[in-house]
Amino acid sequence: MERPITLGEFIVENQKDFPYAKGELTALLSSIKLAGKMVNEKINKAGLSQILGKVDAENVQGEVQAKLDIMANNIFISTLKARGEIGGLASEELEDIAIFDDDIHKDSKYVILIDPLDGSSNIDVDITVGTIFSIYHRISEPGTRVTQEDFLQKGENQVAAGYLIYGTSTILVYTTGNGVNGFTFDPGIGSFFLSHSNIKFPKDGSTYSVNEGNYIHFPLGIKKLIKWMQELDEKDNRPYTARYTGSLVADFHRNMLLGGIYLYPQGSTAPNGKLRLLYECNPMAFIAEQAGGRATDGHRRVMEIEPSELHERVPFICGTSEMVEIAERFIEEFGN
Ligand code: P6P
Repeated sequence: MERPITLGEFIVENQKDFPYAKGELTALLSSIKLAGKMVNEKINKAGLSQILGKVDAENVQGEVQAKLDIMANNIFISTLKARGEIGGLASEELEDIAIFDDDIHKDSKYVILIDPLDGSSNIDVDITVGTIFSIYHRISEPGTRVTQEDFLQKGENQVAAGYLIYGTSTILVYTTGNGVNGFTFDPGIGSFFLSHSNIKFPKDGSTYSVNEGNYIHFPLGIKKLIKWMQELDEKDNRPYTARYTGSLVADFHRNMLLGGIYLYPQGSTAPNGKLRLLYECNPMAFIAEQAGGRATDGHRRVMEIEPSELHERVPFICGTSEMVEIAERFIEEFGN
């Protein structure tokens, strides 16, 4: 039986997708692959190597950091820096951008934004977590230090985006604007193999992912939507079911494969929602749209939002197009 193509072979085969790149994006995606393997190795034995639990520090979001948050952040920064393809990096775990201020990196073409370990509150209880990444061409002149503006770009400027999901298996899913493909890691061989080719959301979806513990804080439109999804249909069947893991990557991945919608609305306790525009919403929105889905803040495409600051939060509704459109209609009719 012919074996599936590896991620490395796939990237090279699709090099033509990046007409102006001379292999830099290929090298950048390869360094993400390497860092993903290293994080995967740490996560899979976290319970044995005293790296569970929290450190007595908070990140810029005011969230208590897990030891693995910091470890994953350091692994991605060191691995991405080692390849020389990016001039700098932004991370959920860093207050400011990390500028790689040496001659090699100053000539690079790209910048990357990462959520190194999304859903990390799940780590200590062995629930799926993920890494999310978003890649842009720099705006500033090569040969100079990258600046904040290189990172504050609209999501529609992304040249690549993806995630690693560390679940029952570890899968790297990414897009460069030519569809979405998933590669499953084979630990026995140490390579990622194409396992999910040209992923598309099913036309219909019946799963909704939202933290209903925040229901009382939700806008009326979201409250009405949730109650509508809980009603019986004309045949007395329940058309929708709820699945919420507390891990965006896990909920998004399931909804993309099986159909469904993820919502993190704004609320009285989170006026702009919780998810960060630049390194959570935009990369997931890029993937969603490339897979035939839809991603909005309730009113407009997430990828059209002009960012104003690095850790900006936006309400996020993403998934099967038809379901997102229903959500937008409830918001329009009953208000935010
Ligand atoms: P809550 C994880 O912190 C995260 O950013 C997403 O992965 C996840 O969907 C969401 O926050 C969970 O937040 O408030 O429901 O616990």
